[in-house]
Amino acid sequence: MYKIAVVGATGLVGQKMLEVLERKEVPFDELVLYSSQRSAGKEVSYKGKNYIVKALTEEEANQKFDFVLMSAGGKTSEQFSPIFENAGSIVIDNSSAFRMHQDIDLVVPEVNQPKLKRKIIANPNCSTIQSVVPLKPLQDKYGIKRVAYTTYQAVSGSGVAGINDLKNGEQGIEPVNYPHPIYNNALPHIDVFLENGYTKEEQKMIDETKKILELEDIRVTATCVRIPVQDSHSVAINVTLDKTATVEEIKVLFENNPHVKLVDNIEKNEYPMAITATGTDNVYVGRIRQDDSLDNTFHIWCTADNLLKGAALNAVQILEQIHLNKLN
Ligand code: 2RA
Repeated sequence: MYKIAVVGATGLVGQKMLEVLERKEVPFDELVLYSSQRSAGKEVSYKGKNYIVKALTEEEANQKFDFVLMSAGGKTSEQFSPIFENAGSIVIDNSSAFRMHQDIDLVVPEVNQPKLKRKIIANPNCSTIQSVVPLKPLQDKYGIKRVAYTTYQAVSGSGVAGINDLKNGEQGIEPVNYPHPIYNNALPHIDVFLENGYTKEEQKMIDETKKILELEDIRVTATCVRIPVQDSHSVAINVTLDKTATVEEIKVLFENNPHVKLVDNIEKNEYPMAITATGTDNVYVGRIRQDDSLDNTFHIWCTADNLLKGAALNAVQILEQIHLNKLN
């Protein structure tokens, strides 16, 4: 039985982590919930038992947990994940703090395995996670040359602040979390701008895709857009393959893959949508068609719940992967 900590237990993703832990029935006999000083003392119920959320301190982090599920932002992770790690805990970190460190695993269980050179494992960015799941079978069968992403990201990716900006925007209230109103708008601006004119979110998708697929030589680009949807991200994936493929073959590949759900029947207006992905664990793909502007290139529309598969579910699946493969 495991001793588990959840850091950021009162946040949107932290709450989803508890929800997933509960329904996945992860075997544990001790659960400790941590938050910032601001949220400490709050009560959180789990499996019918009330837990008082504790303030995370360096002293608290300096104890061995079997697993620490961390979703409290990059700064908190930078400060506390190494302390947990040094005490012998395996940390599964939802922040971007350690994702691109060479010795840190960046894991989507349907795609790759942790090597555990370090006891900190990074959970990838939500829009990256859902995208590499369908890319993996395409890479295995045809090889991938190039990927161009355009994302349509829900406001819950920005936490409660994003949701509030969407809801308040309908009343004409100025946004707090975004540079412009998100209500009735689309913002080609997620996270900060970098010197190359890309946003940090776009650079994350580019860098993380290459690391997870272990394909440093493929060409990847991205445009990440915030849209006025509360939950579930959608990604238009444009992928160029090495080997010749047809739309029909790709559909059969996805139909036979246990990790994606093909929803693709334009005669019946059936395709993946945010409203049908929200609350489910699945990665949906559809609108598969040939892109005649480039050789051997295809469009794929991909949708998933950004708080579940895009964050909390993937983190718990990494815990299960380690538990089941006895890597700990
Ligand atoms: C977002 N991917 O959607 C980022 C962080 N969750 O805001």
